[in-house]
Amino acid sequence: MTMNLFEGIEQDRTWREELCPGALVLRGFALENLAHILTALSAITAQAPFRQMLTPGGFRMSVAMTNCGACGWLSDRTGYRYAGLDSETGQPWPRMPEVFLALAQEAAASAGFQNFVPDACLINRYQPGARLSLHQDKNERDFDQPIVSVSLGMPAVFLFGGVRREDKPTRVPLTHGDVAVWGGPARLRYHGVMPLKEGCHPLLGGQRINLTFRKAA
Ligand code: MD3
Ligand code: FE
Repeated sequence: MTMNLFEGIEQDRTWREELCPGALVLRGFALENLAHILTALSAITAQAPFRQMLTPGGFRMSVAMTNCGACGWLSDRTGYRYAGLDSETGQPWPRMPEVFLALAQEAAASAGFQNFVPDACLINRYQPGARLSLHQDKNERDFDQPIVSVSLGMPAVFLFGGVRREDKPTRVPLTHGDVAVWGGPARLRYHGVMPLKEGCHPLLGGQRINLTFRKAA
């Protein structure tokens, strides 16, 4: 007779990796609710289409962006900021879907942040060659609040640096369904994303989508 040790037990398809104190990757954490997340994402991008913003220095970003939630992150010749209105349409950003909020709060709680109430969700779209150079996230008011990041579609190499720009970054692969939580001592670390490679993800095609949840205001 063979025994099934998993009988009656829900298999856990997620696992945790701590990159440093305050930085946790929850592998596969977004897979459970994926269909709902992708449906909500389509509704958002229909209302607030992806656009490649200008940097203050006048360069067009290779990553295309949009937002949902009360505050949206914007870049143009005047600088980086959060704003309640989409500068392309003049309309408020689409509401943050309940399924997004729940995912961000569950991930934050799982990393030890119990009262995370994000008001901003920046949605980044990487097509082949798109990259994000090393930077800090400093446009938010309260650095005691964590950031939750959800990776979907094509895998990417995430660059995880130190608190100084010169600190040599480590390379961390982020794949479909991974959720990362950054807070406390990791909150102001430099980070970036290597140029996206060509490829084809079965659900999302040749692109990578990243959702970043923050408390901006
Ligand atoms: C590590 N986005 O939008 S999110 C960004 O994959 C951004 O699109 C990346 O960096 C992306 O600003 C990475 C992961 C992330 C966010 C904030 C961090 C990692 C972080 C803050 C400190 C350390
Ligand atoms: Fe960032």
